[in-house]
Amino acid sequence: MKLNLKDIPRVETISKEDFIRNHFKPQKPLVIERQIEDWPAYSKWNFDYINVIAGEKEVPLYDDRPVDYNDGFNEPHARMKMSDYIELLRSEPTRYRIFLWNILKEIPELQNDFLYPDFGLRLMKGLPMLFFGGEDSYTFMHYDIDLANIFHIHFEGKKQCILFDQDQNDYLYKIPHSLITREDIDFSNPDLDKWPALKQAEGWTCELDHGQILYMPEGYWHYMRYLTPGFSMSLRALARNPKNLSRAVYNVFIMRTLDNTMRRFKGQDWIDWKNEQAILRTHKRTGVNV
Ligand SMILES: O=C(O)CCC(=O)C(=O)O
Ligand SMILES: [Fe+2]
Repeated sequence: MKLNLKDIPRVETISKEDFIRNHFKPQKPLVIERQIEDWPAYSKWNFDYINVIAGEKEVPLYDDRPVDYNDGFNEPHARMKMSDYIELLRSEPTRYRIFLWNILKEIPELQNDFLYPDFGLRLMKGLPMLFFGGEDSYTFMHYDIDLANIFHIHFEGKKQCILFDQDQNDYLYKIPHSLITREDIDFSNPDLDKWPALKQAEGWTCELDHGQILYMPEGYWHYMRYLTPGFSMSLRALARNPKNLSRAVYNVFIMRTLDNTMRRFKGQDWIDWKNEQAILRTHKRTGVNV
């Protein structure tokens, strides 16, 4: 048995009126295949180009190790020169990913290669973020702390994305006081005997190729797997739904502080307790017995 996933609808390009009416208002995901073909980035952005303009930069790298209480919030697991990292991406499958790398701060000249597309939403200009990954590396299922609307644009390779709306939370083995699900679930091929509540979840999937944009509505869960080495840029617009906005404020100011405090006092016991609660609460809510 497999996860219940629908293909995300795809269009070639879309007007802002159409986007707002049919995707933003109902909060439904969308792949936009050919909207950025007039950007310089469409023809320029590949590993060779990044190597030329940022090869000397030191970059923070993350692998797929589980959360450890010793690691600070989003603290990198290794560092490397960008040119060495690109070499590694090309030569072998590597787990190392770059996550949330602020391009404007790190390589301002990349700004000249892209526009802020007009889909009728006000995009946050200071926060275009880059993500890189090697073949078969993945970013665990999570949602972003600010529950923003995200436009995720892929370059160079091919990437698989799996999404869930927040209304699926009961089935996802969500870790309390955090933004992730159980890290030992392989969402690209989950063991549904071990994680039976997932059978009730209804989600979305797509594969992104070079130049394609994935629209993720507010607070959507996302799991991303790099089918080939590649990189992506995310642009974001503030959550508009007041409930999501207040959850964003709660996450940033209360949830994160609470989690950090508990890690300091209880250490690994806190992490273990949360992981166990994820299963207990999910099975209780869904009435699953194992
Ligand atoms: O591409 C990735 O590795 C993760 C992307 C992501 O989490 C995001 O765009 O918010
Ligand atoms: Fe994310």
